[in-house]
Amino acid sequence: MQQPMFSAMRQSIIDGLPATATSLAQQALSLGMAPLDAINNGFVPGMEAVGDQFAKAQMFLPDMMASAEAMRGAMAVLEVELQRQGTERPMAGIVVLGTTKGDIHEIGKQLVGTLLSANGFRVYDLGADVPGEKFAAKALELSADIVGVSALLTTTMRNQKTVIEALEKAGLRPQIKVMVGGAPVTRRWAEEIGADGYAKDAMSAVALARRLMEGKAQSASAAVLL
Ligand code: HCB
Repeated sequence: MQQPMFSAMRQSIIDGLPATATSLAQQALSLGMAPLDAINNGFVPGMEAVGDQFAKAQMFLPDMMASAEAMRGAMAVLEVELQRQGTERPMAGIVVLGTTKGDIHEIGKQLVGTLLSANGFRVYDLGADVPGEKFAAKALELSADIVGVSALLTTTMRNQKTVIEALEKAGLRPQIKVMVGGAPVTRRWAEEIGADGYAKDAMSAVALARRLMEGKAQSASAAVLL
């Protein structure tokens, strides 16, 4: 049952069909499929294929936009279920999330936010094209534990560093952990700009956020002991 459905999901994204993608997401849930299976094995592979085709000039921008719309349709359905699964857990930490200035890619960052929420984190999503100062202001307002910064363009990933600089300028860096991600981002880049961690996908982002919270708790208890 699952494999043909995953193929149909993937194809609905490649073909840029929001109504089909939404309906497949609904069908998957009604058949008892885990929302994460649908995302990771059905819809995300579709988005990956779209990226490959666009890179090879086998697909053009309007088609890519239709694919993004289809992805959003499916995610809107699956997110509700993922959020529902997260509501019964204790609060794991406060995360401010956004895509860097100059960058309008949102899908991956939204997926990170959804999975963090589903795993008990309280997430505030600033959206896309967000300047560093806005990350810092929201982190201060919410007493955030983690700031998550997404970038999908090689030209905008350098703005992840700008976010770290804005946190430093606001005097927030010691208490706030920064995690970065996005297709062009690497662990090495994260180290280079002084981020606290890099996650290659939304599942790894949850694991990383948990590790960062453990690190925060350990340094707080060490400070108390001193
Ligand atoms: Co866009 N685009 N795009 N795009 N786009 C990419 C990113 C290219 C790689 C496509 C290509 O050439 N192969 C390319 C960038 C090349 C480069 O910089 N070297 C590109 C380009 C060039 C552009 C435009 C400049 C095109 C143009 O106008 N000529 C333009 C950008 C305008 C701008 O931002 N100023 C543009 C526009 C678009 C849209 C609007 C059509 C659409 C975005 C819709 C939206 O998000 N609202 C779009 C899309 C959909 C893509 C691709 C096809 C898919 C991105 C995506 O959603 N992936 C992408 C190709 C690709 O990435 N392979 C292509 C699926 C998600 C699930 O993966 O990597 O985003 P993800 O996120 C993961 C992971 O990285 C990690 O977890 C997520 C979930 O698993 N993660 C984090 C992400 N953020 C994190 C933060 C953390 O703290 C931790 C983990």
